[in-house]
Amino acid sequence: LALLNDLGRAIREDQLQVYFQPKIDINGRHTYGFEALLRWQHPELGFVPPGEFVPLAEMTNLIHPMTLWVLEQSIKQARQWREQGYDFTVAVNLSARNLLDETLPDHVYELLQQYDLPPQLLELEITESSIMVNPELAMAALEKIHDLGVELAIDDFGTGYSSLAYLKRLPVRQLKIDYSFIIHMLEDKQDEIIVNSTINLAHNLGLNVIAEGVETEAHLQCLQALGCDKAQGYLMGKPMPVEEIDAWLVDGL
Ligand code: G
Ligand code: G
Ligand code: NA
Ligand code: MN
Repeated sequence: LALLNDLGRAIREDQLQVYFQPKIDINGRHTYGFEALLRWQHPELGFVPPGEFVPLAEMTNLIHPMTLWVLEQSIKQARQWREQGYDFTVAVNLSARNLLDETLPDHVYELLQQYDLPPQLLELEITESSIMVNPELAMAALEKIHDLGVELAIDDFGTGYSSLAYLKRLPVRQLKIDYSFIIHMLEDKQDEIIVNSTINLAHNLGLNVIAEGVETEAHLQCLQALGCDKAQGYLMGKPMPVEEIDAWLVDGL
């Protein structure tokens, strides 16, 4: 609970930072965008991982200002990249409670206007489980966000409770294969089958597919052979503070 108090202050006092992890197009081997991942440097405790503080924020209304803050930083950054001549997408994670907030689509619209960012450069990542908390409300929010021209992706695909009936109705463009299936896919035949089936499912539904947790060239080559479209992982780059991205853009993909 002390941590929760601190988090409120952290959001107000800019102790949070957004890191960016590159996403590549597997066939062209070029970076097309970045995922925004929150980091918190606590003044006494040091680094607190998002796996600890995001769920705390999600139990309270703090998730709303926190998400809006990440959205604004990310949209601002994408705008900055455009000014440097890069048309990178930026992906922001939404949590279950964000999908219950009926004002979210308006906030997204206002931020895109404020920073004059083409909506298709913003991607929002949502998990299946977060949609299933209240599928009707989530669907309504996602329809509105999709109508703005923003791209939607299903994160951690295959790990949550979900229904293919909803997947069919959702206005999403992309499935994101969870890293837990990717990391063992070269040794574990079942994981490879899951990855292969997910790629085929996505393509048969007219969606593109990205693999996360790509740590080695062998993983990337296997994914390319299976027809996977996009990749994200330590092989290409770790989540980085924005100051490191410029140098990475010169040396990286
Ligand atoms: O950054 P890392 O790879 O450690 O992320 C751990 C978890 O925290 C992931 O599930 C990720 O989706 C989540 N996470 C990171 N940043 C955000 C954020 O801005 N919003 C939400 N809702 N989750 C985030
Ligand atoms: O839940 P979500 O998919 O949003 O979060 C992605 C998580 O995976 C973050 O914690 C991020 O730091 C982590 N991650 C990103 N790339 C890799 C990778 O190549 N290997 C592993 N093990 N984790 C990764
Ligand atoms: Na994500
Ligand atoms: Mn994921």
